[in-house]
Amino acid sequence: AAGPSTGSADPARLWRLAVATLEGNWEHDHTVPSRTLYPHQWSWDSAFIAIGWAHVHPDRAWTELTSLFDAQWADGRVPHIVFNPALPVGSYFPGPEFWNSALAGAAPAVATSGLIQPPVHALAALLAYRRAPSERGRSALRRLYPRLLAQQRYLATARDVAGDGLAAIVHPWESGVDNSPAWDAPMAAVPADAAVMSAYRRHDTAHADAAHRPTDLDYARYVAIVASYRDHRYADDGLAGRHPWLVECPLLNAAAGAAEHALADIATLLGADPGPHRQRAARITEALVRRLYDPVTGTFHPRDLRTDRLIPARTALGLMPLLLPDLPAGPAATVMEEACSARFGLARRMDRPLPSHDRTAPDFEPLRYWRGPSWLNLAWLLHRGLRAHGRPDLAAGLRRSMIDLVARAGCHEYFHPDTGAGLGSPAFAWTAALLLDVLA
Ligand code: 2M8
Repeated sequence: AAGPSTGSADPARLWRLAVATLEGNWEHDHTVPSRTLYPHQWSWDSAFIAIGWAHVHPDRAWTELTSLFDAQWADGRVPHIVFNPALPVGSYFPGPEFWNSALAGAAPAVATSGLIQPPVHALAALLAYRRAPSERGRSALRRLYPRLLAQQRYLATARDVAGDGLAAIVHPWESGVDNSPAWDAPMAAVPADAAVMSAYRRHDTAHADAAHRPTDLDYARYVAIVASYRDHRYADDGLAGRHPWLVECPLLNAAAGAAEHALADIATLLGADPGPHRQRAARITEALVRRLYDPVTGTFHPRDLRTDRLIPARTALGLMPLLLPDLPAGPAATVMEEACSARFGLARRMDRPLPSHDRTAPDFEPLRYWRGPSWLNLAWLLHRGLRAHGRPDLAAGLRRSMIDLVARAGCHEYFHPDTGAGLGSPAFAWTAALLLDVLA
């Protein structure tokens, strides 16, 4: 029997598989990342998913982004989860009762989390419009534009905790790469005991192998960090003095810079002035290089704001500033070298997929979530960066390896970085959406 793991790389077959996966996860006005593990709406997932919908059902791309931004807070933050009120209590942990977003004056009527995720939405809106320009698209874009501006303003003001021109994140969930080795040191400083989790029921380990997910001790700390933020009603003033986890992430800030470039193009499309966006993009790029680039390692590192030190781990986060078209030639060249080194194995012909963490590091874990496995969204972001920096040859190699992964294993959430075996949730939406984008 031809199971998903024995499938061919026939583009028409893969296209149908990806479309069927998106269709299966479509839910009224948004797409769930996974029916089992993530049954609500997630912020950066929706952006990647909209890029995929634009290829097959452009109306859904606009509905996806619009429904997410309908849950934007009055302070501009776009919540990382928008809860579906129709789902029973206990469908996901931590659910709406844990977040209690109504505590915050700025929160919308619908229940959400209080955290953010990397702002890839302006880029998604631009790509969706370019893929399928239409009147509906233009009016959706016009309505999204001020909301995208407010999202950027929130990052540049409330979240510029260090006053250095970069946005800080207050929780590993905000990075999107929850249990990355990059977060081990700042996480170790958060007081918590794995026993805390006996008071809660984790939902993820009922649907995925516990060995492929964060640990109970990770979850105890995730809960403790949210509790600290929630106890201050998700306010951002005074974070530096009281919050247990504060980090500047190269991925989130590269996404913010790329968002300004995308907003400049959107402004031009709408007859607005692109100038201020290009200026802000340039400031973010300058701050990223000044604050997060290490000339000794030649790559980008997160900065722990509690110690004001760069975090030494060399994860795939360090490669993400290539997304910025205005990244100076020096850092762009050394980051390219890092990507092509044995740590990440980027090549014109890749023998293994791009890992989420340095393969040569002692804490590389090929099965555990963001600690080694291969993820299509990171590959897709790097793929864009390679094209922006004049390396279509490497971009083609990476694209081939992305397609091969799905051809062999199906639209899994993540993949074993050596064997390519599918891990986590099957029928995962952003894998399907980004596959469509690279196939198109
Ligand atoms: C994962 O994160 C959630 C928490 O937000 C979880 O582990 O339950 C991450 O992979 C994140 O990047 C992603 O947006 C989310 C939904 O796919 O799942």
